[in-house]
Amino acid sequence: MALLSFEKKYRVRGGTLLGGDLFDYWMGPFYVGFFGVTTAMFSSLGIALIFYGAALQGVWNPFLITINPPGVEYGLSLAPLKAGGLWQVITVCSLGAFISWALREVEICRKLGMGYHVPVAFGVAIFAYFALVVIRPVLLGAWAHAFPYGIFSHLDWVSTTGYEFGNFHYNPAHMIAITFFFTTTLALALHGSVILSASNPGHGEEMKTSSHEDTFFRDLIGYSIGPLGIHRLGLFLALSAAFFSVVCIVIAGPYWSQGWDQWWLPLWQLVDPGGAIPAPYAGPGM
Ligand code: 07D
Ligand code: 07D
Repeated sequence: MALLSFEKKYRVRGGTLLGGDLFDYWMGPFYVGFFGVTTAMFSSLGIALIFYGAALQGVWNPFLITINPPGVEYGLSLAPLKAGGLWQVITVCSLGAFISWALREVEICRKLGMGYHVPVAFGVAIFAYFALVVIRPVLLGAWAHAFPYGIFSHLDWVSTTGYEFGNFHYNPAHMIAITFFFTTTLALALHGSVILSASNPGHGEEMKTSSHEDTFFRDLIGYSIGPLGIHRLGLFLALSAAFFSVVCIVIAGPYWSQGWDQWWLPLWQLVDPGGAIPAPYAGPGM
């Protein structure tokens, strides 16, 4: 079916979650929808407030603009606008915008009669953000523990928070998350390359089929996961990476407040009772 006649078939009213026919139309290629409007409202307010914060700071270098959360003395209460309140309103706006965007994805899925895999996947990213700016700060008792909104300042937060726990690499959930991130790129590299090798032939050559792809992997490693399976695996790997990231940061502080290397001591005792405790690597020549 040509793209335009296909679009004609599905570009009909209905399938909305809220607001009935309100905003149930397209602007050029974009579906608007009730949640398209709320996304636009939340994000314009959030962006305007970031500009306001930049103006208050007098900083216009995009890398250095930063909107900081309130200090620890405010705990979990509302702070004055210029002392972290701006960060609080921007957090509400960003959550509003992200959740609206996910719900707009749900409405498009409903119109197309598709599964909800895309909004579910985006939901996991939103969950990671929510864990960083709401769940962990609430468990620790102050908004101050959330990360600041700035390109460089959020990197400073990651570094400082990491070093608070000695070597953050010893956090077991961080290890699992990183392993999933690395495996995701391995899977995508294998998948992308095998698809290109089969379906983007040189001039005058025939396009190959998915049986060629399956056969390649069977010949190589004795097994092919198949065309549907590879997408299931990819989604599983990527979502698990984000899920274990959430675990690694939520346990850092609320559950464990010493260096992460200390967490392993009972395990060392179990594998080697009374054995020497490994000293952390101290640098070249040490
Ligand atoms: C490629 C899809 C496109 C999205 C892009 C991001 C903005 C922010 C805001 C001026 C893969 C658009 C950026 C709208 C502008 C202001 C106030 C997605 C793609 C291009 N980070 N982070 C970046 C965010 C956190 C970390 C870059 C967001 C955590 C490290 C970009 C969030 C931790 C490094 C960015 C967020 C953390 C980065 C590239 C939210 C742990 C880098 C992002 C909402 C997760 C890298 C200068 C990218 C960099 C980088 C955005 C959260 C760590 C500015 C929106 C607190 C270690 N982060 N980040 O490509 O170069 O994502 O930083 O949670 O090294 Mg970050
Ligand atoms: C939070 C982003 C959500 C995004 C959303 C969408 C827009 C719209 C618009 C483009 C979760 C936003 C959309 C704004 C854009 C347009 C138009 C994603 C989020 C909702 N670490 N570490 C992680 C590695 C070290 C530390 C996660 C590696 C050090 C801390 C991941 C290394 C120390 C935290 C990870 C490494 C340290 C993390 C991040 C290597 C510092 C976290 C991925 C090789 C000294 C964070 C939940 C993630 C986390 C996190 C990887 C090193 C500290 C597993 C590979 C040793 C404090 N690290 N790390 O979570 O778990 O994405 O966050 O050295 O908080 Mg780490």
